[in-house]
Amino acid sequence: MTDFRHSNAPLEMEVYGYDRVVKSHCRGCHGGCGVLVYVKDGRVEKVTGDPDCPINHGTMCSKGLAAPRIAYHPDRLTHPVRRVGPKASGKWERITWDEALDTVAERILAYKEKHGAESVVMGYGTGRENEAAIYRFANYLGSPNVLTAGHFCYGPRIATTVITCGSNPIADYANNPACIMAWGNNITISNPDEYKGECFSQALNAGAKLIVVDPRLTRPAARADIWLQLRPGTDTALALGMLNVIVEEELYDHEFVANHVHGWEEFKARVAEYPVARTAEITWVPEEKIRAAARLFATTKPGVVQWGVAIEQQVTCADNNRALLALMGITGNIDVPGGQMLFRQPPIRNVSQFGAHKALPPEQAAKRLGGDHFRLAGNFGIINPKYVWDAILTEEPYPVKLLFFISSNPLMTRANAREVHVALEKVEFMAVADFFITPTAELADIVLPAATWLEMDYIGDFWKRHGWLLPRRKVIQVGECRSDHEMLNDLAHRVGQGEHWWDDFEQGLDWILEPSGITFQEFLKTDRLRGDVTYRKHEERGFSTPTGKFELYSTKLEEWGYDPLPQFREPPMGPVSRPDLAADFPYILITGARQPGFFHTENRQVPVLRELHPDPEVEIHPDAAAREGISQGDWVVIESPRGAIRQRAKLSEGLDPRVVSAQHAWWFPEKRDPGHGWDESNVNILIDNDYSNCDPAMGATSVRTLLCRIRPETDADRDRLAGVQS
Ligand SMILES: Nc1nc2c(c(=O)[nH]1)N[C@H]1C(S)=C(S)[C@@H](COP(=O)(O)OP(=O)(O)OC[C@H]3O[C@@H](n4cnc5c(=O)[nH]c(N)nc54)[C@H](O)[C@@H]3O)O[C@H]1N2
Ligand SMILES: Nc1nc2c(c(=O)[nH]1)N[C@H]1C(S)=C(S)[C@@H](COP(=O)(O)OP(=O)(O)OC[C@H]3O[C@@H](n4cnc5c(=O)[nH]c(N)nc54)[C@H](O)[C@@H]3O)O[C@H]1N2
Ligand code: SF4
Ligand SMILES: [Mo]
Repeated sequence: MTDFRHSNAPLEMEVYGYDRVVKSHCRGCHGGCGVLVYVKDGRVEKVTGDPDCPINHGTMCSKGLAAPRIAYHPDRLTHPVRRVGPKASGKWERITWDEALDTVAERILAYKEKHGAESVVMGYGTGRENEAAIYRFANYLGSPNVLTAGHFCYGPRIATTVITCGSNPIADYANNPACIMAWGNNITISNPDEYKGECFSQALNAGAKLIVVDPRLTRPAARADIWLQLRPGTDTALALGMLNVIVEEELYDHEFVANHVHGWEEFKARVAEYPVARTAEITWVPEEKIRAAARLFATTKPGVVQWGVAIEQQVTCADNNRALLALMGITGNIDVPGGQMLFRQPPIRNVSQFGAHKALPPEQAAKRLGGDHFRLAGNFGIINPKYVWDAILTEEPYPVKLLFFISSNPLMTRANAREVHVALEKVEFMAVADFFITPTAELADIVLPAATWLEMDYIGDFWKRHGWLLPRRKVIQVGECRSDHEMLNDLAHRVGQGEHWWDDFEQGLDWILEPSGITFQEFLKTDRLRGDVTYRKHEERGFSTPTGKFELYSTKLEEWGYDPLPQFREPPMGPVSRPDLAADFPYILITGARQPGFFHTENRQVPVLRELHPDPEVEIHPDAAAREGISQGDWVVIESPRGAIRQRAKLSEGLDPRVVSAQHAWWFPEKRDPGHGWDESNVNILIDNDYSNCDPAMGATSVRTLLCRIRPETDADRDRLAGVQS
């Protein structure tokens, strides 16, 4: 048998029984894993991990392994369609790519002419490596409105790290961290962003100490030296309490603090407000555990904070991030081997340059929805989704007439789903590019068939902060599906921005790589590129912040009128802020913990993945379940002041009895009516999107801390919520 464990294995190889095996780069999530794609009779037979890849070392997750089943799924949209009945009638007719793109272009130009380019909103969801092209299109169009998940996912990490230390510090797993603090992140399931769960697990196998901060007993929590089971939404308080211990006990890095931080005295005064006793009271974490975790983290070097999205989906989103940055900073773990690295890319044109942000005229940028309301977000071009729904529904501050969603299913993934539904029903024109006709796509006028990663050439991990670039190689063509990049390149020519795009999108990839002195074809002949790795860059030239220091005290936040230091605020929908509501809705509801087989709303139509999670589940402690008369596997009704949904109870001792955890993003592709059960189990129906339920700097919607009640489902509930005839 061929041994692939050599480095520099050929990029395409012969293996008995297959036509060819192609090295490529998976993007079944945000991407990252190097893979080998096995082709037989022109079809992809299977995908395996590439042992030579530094991101995954040959491992893969269930979603990546199922890639061929997604690509060849019988429900896949393989040609453009136009809706022929009313919205959500499920009636579509096949059209050509030319007809589809001509129609979208004609609408874009007509609305731009009549209502201004700002009336056209481009949208995407989580990172799928098409973002920079979408921004490029919007910026050259003159629309400041690109609707993303960036207000409550990853955008806050970029924004808060840029203002604090210039870039996003990434755990340097290759150099064996001695202590890992996994904070609101379940990396062995979610494999998000830069490095994957495998690198994290390897570091633990090599002996790293582990602290886990999570209200649920996850697998890493079960393996941890210290598990801090905090009250959801109290992360800033916990971090400030740990910082208090580190400062009081002088466990911080004196040299780093003396030479490289800004605002030490003010910072010390702030953490003094969080003595351990007060922190324990706020967070539910016992005092001794807070002290032990602070000491372990501060004294075990090098150490990393492996942070996740849970801390961003709160009203203290920016404060949470900044408090964790302070933990990384004052312990001397920034930019050191095995610590928290500020990696650099190879010399290329980066996502900002490709996104052409400078092309947006300032008078158009000034029209960005939301304006200065959430200033940290606005500064990074990020808008809170409610502004878009409001502009459609009220035409204030101006009408939004056209939505173009490229890789997003906002009806399922944005808070207050019923409001999203009304807005999507009302908007005059909507185009969607997707693999399937999703509940969101059912409300569109035109749906365009998008290519999966097996069907495109690209520079993998272009947007990431670990410094690697990996070739993604097109292996197959399915129907008429096209990559989002190629589609936008064509559309751009049709709306008069052709001079800023290319005859063929591959020339755009050449343009990105040009500063490296190679073409895309030459890049395809390599395994990967990596930027130079240099440690302790701040010793030479400081940090890229206004003061040149690591800003514990943020001069930018101060300038924008926010508290320059992290502070804890009670979640507005929690038991402390709203004891009146808590009397009727006694449980703290957290939502969205990731499931291995799904990627948000994706993959529910793929049997091998659906078998892993056949039904939506809500985790509840056995004591709470007993009190509510709920048994394992019962369908239950979860209610908030906003509405009700149904999921199945999963009893778990790994939760506090005062907390329940519901899954997000559930729809039922097998339900053939055009709604596909979008409102049956969709947890975002329960979630408020009011601006007051958002972080004041970032606009992050709190989807992690809510109040709910839960009870067994009756037949009448089932008929009402699931539309089942009894
Ligand atoms: N309550 C609650 N809500 C949440 C969360 C939570 O934790 N709790 N998490 C939030 C987070 S962190 C995020 S990032 C958002 C995600 O929100 P979205 O990104 O809107 O989520 P998806 O459901 O994955 O939508 C992606 C759609 O794009 C399609 N797609 C996938 N790849 C491509 C591609 O390359 N091209 C095109 N054209 N289409 C593609 C998929 O088929 C799918 O229909 O959800 C958020 N919503
Ligand atoms: N399989 C799979 N992988 C994914 C995704 C997916 O949908 N499926 N989504 C992708 C996306 S877009 C993202 S953003 C990432 C997110 O990846 P992660 O950051 O790992 O996100 P989650 O699993 O949602 O949440 C992590 C943990 O936070 C805990 N948590 C909940 N509330 C709180 C709280 O108040 N404080 C703290 N400290 N912890 C809390 C949850 O119990 C959970 O175990 O995953 C990505 N990877
Ligand atoms: S973690 Fe992401 S990149 Fe890796 S195999 Fe899974 S889906 Fe693919
Ligand atoms: Mo996300």
